Amino acid sequence: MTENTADGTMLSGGGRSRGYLEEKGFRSWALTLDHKRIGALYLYTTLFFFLLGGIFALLIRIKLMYPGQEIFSNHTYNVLFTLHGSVMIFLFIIPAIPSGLGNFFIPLLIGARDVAFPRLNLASYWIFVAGILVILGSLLRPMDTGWTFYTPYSAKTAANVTLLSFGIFLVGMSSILTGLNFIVTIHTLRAPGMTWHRLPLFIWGMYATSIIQVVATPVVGITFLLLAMERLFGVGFFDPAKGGDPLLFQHFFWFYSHPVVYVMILPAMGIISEVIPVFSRKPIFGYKAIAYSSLAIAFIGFFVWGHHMFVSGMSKTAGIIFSFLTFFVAVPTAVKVFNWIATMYKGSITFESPMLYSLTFIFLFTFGGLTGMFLGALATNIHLHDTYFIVAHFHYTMVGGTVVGFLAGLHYWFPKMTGRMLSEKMARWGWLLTFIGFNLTFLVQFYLGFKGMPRRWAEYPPQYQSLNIVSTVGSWIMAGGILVMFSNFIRGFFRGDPAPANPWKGLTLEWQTASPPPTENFEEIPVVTDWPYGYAKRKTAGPPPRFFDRGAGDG
Ligand code: HEM
Ligand SMILES: [Cu+2]
Repeated sequence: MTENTADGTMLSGGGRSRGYLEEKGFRSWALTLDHKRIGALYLYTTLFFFLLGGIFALLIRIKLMYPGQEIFSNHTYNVLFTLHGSVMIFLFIIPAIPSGLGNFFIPLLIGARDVAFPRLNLASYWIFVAGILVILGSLLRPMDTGWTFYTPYSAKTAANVTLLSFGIFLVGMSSILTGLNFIVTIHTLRAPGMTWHRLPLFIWGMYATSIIQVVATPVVGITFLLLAMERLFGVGFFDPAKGGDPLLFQHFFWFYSHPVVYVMILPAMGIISEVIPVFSRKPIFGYKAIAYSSLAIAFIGFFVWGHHMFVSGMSKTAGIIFSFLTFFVAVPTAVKVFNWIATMYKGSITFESPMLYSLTFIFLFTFGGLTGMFLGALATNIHLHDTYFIVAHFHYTMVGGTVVGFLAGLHYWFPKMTGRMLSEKMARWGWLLTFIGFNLTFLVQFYLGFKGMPRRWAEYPPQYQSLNIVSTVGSWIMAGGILVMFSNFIRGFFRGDPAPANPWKGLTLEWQTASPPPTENFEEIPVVTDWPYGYAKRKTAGPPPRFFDRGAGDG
């Protein structure tokens, strides 16, 4: 017999119901058709690879403290940054928010019981796992080409390129199927009254992301198949000796890999658009502008890939066009940043951990985006291409942006996903160490790159050593912050205070059902009568809590 307490918590058989987590056993997970469980499986898997990719990064950083010393061979160094980049990109940052949090929250946010194709959803997860196993298989002769796999080297190296290509092809297929599932779900399963202009902004971000996944991912899949055919059958797609062109590979690779940075960032931006109004207690500013800027970014993002190839000998005209479009894509991005800030203006802002990460996202991603301007300009790009300025830039956008946005989402939705609260005190220490460590690691790299330090070199001239030591120490502090965060997640999952249905007083539909949600999401499909951002200012004017005060979840 189930009944709801005043705060919406479900009780069954005298204890708290674990909702969709109730059923136990391997089969109940391995063969689940529940989007929440499939989302959780993606989260566990991608978080594991985040940690693995982080370990590779720490090893790279240790070597970079000691130029001229054989900590490990230069070949091992090449393998490590290739694995670091590939694991972080293909097995963590692309699937983490869309397939993890997207799978869990899209049906809840639109008022549906599941996605449109639950079996396809489960299949997409196991295709993802199959891809992972193939990629792990390629480690018998690990890749040393960099995560960009440029020809002609990738067509010639002894590493397991063909196997890895097939693994990435499978991971890509999983991404396409997930995108397809979400597009049909958003079009066909919205609750009564949930019109497009009442959709939560995370849904608009996920919708734009799904379109990119479906349209762009086949290109990288085909590119890796062509590379595999060149290696296996000697077909000269990229080999000039056979009439091929190695630059063709770069065009194909970046035609996918630039739009895919929006698969990484648009879902994170969607999370920020959900969190800012809740903790500012103010309606989101410029709802339609934010919604449509997601689609604008997705569209313009298909036409800028050439900015990765300004020094590959392309014509001046092509360079000018790609440079202009690269600046142009910054416009819809800026619209979001301005609207988030306008939403906070005169709000009743509180700094719980989801808000801390969201503010950090706005700061770091804007910083990362602005340094992108230096790289979009033809003249400065020539100076900065393949230096540590680039490494710093994409870590500010991908880590400072997407990973921090992902952490904002995990801290915001943890109570809903688990039915338990995180310790706010631990969350804040995790945030502070990560913030300091991240900036210490990557800020100096802008200067190192500006001063000419090349990326992907295991050795470098001695004048760069002191700042590399600063960067490496920074990566240790950041690792410390990540460890505090993960211990908070684990502690919260097993021993966190019980979470009410709506700890943050949010208005979107996921907060209108129990924590954790029942398998069928809602007892009755809700009827939507208004947009989900009608927040009113907080009445209570009590003193704001001090930063390290015990907060929610600290008992
Ligand atoms: C957690 C802390 C991290 C540290 C300390 C770190 C450090 C580094 C360093 C030093 C390099 C340059 C290696 C070289 O060019 O020689 C690098 C490359 C790279 N990192 Fe990270 N990284 C971190 C997190 C991430 C994350 C979260 C992502 C993506 C989600 C990422 C993606 C990449 C990529 C794609 C490359 C380029 C690899 C290549 O050149 O092929 N990193 N990282
Ligand atoms: Cu790009």
